[in-house]
Amino acid sequence: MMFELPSLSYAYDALEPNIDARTMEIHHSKHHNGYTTNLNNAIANTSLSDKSIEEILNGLDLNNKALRNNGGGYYNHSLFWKIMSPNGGGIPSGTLASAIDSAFGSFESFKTEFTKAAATQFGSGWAWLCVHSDGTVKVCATANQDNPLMPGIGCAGTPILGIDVWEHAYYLNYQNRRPDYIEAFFSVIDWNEVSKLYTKGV
Ligand code: MN3
Repeated sequence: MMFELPSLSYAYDALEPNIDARTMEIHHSKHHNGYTTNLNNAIANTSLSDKSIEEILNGLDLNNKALRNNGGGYYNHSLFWKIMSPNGGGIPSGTLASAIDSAFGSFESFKTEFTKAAATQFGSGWAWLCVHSDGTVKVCATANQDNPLMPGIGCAGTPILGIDVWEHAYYLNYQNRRPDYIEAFFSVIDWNEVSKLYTKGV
């Protein structure tokens, strides 16, 4: 089985002005496409070729750099496109909202912690909101294309929200202003989708 670059459910310019069309196009058609191709090359003719991406990441040998970088890159971006929407923004509701309030005290405190994790991730990486099997949620960050599903990465749980803080995700529009990009990201978060992932991940 080969992995395929997932199509976006919206146009490249649909997230403007928060995320510009050119960034979206390059990010999806070049970067994510590259991770997809290199993931397929890394698993070709191995016992991993019939496994899901989640199974591959759960069982990852961190010394396998090709699989770590490209399997992570494939999964992370697939999640990233899904949890953004031109109709996004606002705040979560239902059980996810309760879990966020329990963990952080309020949505604003969650936003502060998530923003800090994303802003202070040195160099390239991702900030995450993860759900644990007991329903609790936590914020953490990982370097490069690492991902909470990878064993021993120091950031556990199932990711339900993630922001790409590699410069390729924002530099064309925001240059070095990563905090402005993070703030804009909150205007496109699809909380309905994040809620679905929360329910699925518990
Ligand atoms: Mn990226």
